[in-house]
Amino acid sequence: MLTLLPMLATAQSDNLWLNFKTMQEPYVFYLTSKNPTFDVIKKEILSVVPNFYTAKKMEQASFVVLDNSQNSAIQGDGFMINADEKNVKIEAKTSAGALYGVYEFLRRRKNGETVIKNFVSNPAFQIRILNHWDNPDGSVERGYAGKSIWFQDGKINFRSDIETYARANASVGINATVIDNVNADPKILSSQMLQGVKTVADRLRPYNIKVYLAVNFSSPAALGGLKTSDPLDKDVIDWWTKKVKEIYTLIPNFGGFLVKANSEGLPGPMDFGRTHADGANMLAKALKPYGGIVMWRAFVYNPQGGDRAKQAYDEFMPLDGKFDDNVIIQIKNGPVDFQPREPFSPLFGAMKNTQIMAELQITQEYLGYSDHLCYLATMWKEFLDYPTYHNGKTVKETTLNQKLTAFSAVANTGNMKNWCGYVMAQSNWYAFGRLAWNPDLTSQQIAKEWINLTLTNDEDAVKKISSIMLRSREAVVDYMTPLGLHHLMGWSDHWGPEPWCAIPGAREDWMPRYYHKAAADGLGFNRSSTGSNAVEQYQEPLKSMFNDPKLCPKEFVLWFHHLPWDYTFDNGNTLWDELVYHYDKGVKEVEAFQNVWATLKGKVSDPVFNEVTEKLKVQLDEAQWWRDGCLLYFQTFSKMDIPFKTKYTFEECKAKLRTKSYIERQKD
Ligand code: GCW
Repeated sequence: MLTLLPMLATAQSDNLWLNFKTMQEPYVFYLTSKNPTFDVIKKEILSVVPNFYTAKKMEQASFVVLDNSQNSAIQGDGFMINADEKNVKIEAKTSAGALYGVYEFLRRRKNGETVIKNFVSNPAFQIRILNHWDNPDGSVERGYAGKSIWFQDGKINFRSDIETYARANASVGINATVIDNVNADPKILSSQMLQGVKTVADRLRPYNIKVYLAVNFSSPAALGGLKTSDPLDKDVIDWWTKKVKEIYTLIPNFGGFLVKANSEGLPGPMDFGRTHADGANMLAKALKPYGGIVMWRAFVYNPQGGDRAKQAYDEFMPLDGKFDDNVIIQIKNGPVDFQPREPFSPLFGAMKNTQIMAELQITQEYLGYSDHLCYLATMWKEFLDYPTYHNGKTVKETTLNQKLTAFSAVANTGNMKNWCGYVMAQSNWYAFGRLAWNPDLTSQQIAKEWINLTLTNDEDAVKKISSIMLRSREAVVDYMTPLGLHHLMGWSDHWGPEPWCAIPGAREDWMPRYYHKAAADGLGFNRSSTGSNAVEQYQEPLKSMFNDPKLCPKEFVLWFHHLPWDYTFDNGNTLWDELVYHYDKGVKEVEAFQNVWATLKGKVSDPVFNEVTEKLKVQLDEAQWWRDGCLLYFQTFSKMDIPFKTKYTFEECKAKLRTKSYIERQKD
């Protein structure tokens, strides 16, 4: 018995947050429908209710799940729960809604709630979608949890426990998934591959998860052998029309396409003198008869286009209003690229006649991989709740007030047993789903739910863990890129600090110096009206606020301004003082996390305790590396003092970059 506990616990975190509580109460069940989704419902309930009887009539039952509710408060795949110790009623208008209601009920029971009165919950975004950057060869772009969960050696070969993935998603309301990388291989649309995609779609359908595919814009030429992929060419249109028909014949509930076009070397309509709208609308027309949609990415920039942060806006604003009604423009939260902190992309709110959606990143490409504890709900809430000042709307509201609504994020899954490479990284997958369902939930609330479901119910432990989680993102910002700095990371692998990076002949906009502009006269990118004037893309009063270093929120000051090293802030600190303070504060926070975590032995399972202890050591070391590397490099310009002894020398910081990250070593 003694050895059983840790073993059980290991299994628990591999089981994500699906550790529901066994209910000893005897229940008499009545389920309204018989279909694959209700089979899932039955299986979930049976797994936690050993004393199970079925009723022939609803009146005789004490546990009712119905999908034919007439209640007008319930919308779409929403649900209502009424429950106490003896009776449970979960009602919805769709089977999917019933499933979501059951998961909510199981979660609440697990977290100690028994009495639930008239609780209604409706999904905020219609499409709540994960983007997997998985390649047919089985590798995962920016994946830190092993290999693909979908592909192997050029074929579909999904994880044998893919049901856990489906359940995890359904349990938080995620209802869609793009299984392949946006850097799409034309092969994804081959007939052989589509047969495999069908098997994925069949497995996920009972959980109300639709499959989408990222497609390569030059597929007609690259795969179909046509002479061109020009979106206005008749043969090209025919090719896509036939391909879409083939897909829907195999997968009747197929969701649609995600497209990265004319971005980072990928083909697109502009190769043929056409616009993004021409390209997106052509695909949209092929999908329209089947109810499919196109998610067209706004992640575009090129080295000749001036300030990278301005380019998506410059390219897409002239197309506002030109997209079909089954096209939605997918915009990364920030104008550059998933940095630890960016202001929101100015396209939110500005595109008034085009449907738009946000793309977040769960996988920690720029946030320490799956080695750093960095709970992202706080970052996503900061983004969602930011006022755009366009018609008084927040970012969230700009993406909700339209016919088609969606919310997406790049997944952090892989074939490692625990799915995400780190138990703490699982919380971000969970948080994304919860926010897609209800963006008004607080980061605290989501953290608490997840800790209860995954780690412990001990109140004191929950408080401590949640305080670490809630502070963790700010700590990462502090030790990596404080005060609006961005893109200081290692060349190509994006691991570790490399503000000094200088690759001969490489694209300037891929080099950190393009972003930090460190020089004898100061630090930061001048995006004010005296510089690139990116501030112009924001609505007043944001524009004036960002434009003035005295008014600009300190966390964005070096994003929008190039300031002298001795620039003085209101608190009397110079820019250099503030930099040193923030970099060191980030490190001190990780030390504080370690101290708190050390008190949790026995409060969480041993494997979890050990895993987090081990990873926090790695995180502390890498935080020190970031602090030292950045400060020692910036010091070569500022010539000012670092008031403490660094752990690493500048030479050591550079040498460390050529070693392997901890998570990479785990994969060996
Ligand atoms: O952040 C960059 C990544 C690329 C990625 C690209 C994108 C899929 O470094 O790996 O490619 O963004 O979002 O398209």
